[in-house]
Amino acid sequence: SPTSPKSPGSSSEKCGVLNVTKITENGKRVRKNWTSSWTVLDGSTLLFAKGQGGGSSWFGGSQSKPEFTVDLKGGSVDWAPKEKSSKKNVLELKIRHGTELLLWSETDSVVNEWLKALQDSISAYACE
Ligand code: I3S
Repeated sequence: SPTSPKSPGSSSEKCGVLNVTKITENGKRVRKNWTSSWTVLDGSTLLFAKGQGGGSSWFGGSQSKPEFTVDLKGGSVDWAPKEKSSKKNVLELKIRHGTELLLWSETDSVVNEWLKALQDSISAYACE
């Protein structure tokens, strides 16, 4: 569809620092590796950029690229169930191909804003 469901400056454009870890890839559990990432939401695309000091194991050993991009279309996001993390205010993001990520910030309001922005993006692009 050529229509753009969101106008510039809408809540599906957002950026900031989040702690992120993959927990499932291709339906299989992977080891947690919490990493601070510069995170950019642009439409239905969510990009994580490795910050300074990011280790070689960022997003799993073989991932050598400085960025990791996911497409939110068809995904879902909500508060992570308690058994997924001992931290408070953790979001669980499920995307295509059986990939699940956890997103977390120490700051409650930051996580709340990301939940809203991610939900808005997912619902805006639901029918494409
Ligand atoms: O779900 P888990 O395995 O208890 O997650 C914790 C571990 O990944 C831990 O790493 P090591 O197992 O390498 O020590 C992390 O340091 C913790 O942050 C993880 O738990 P939380 O509850 O913080 O997501």
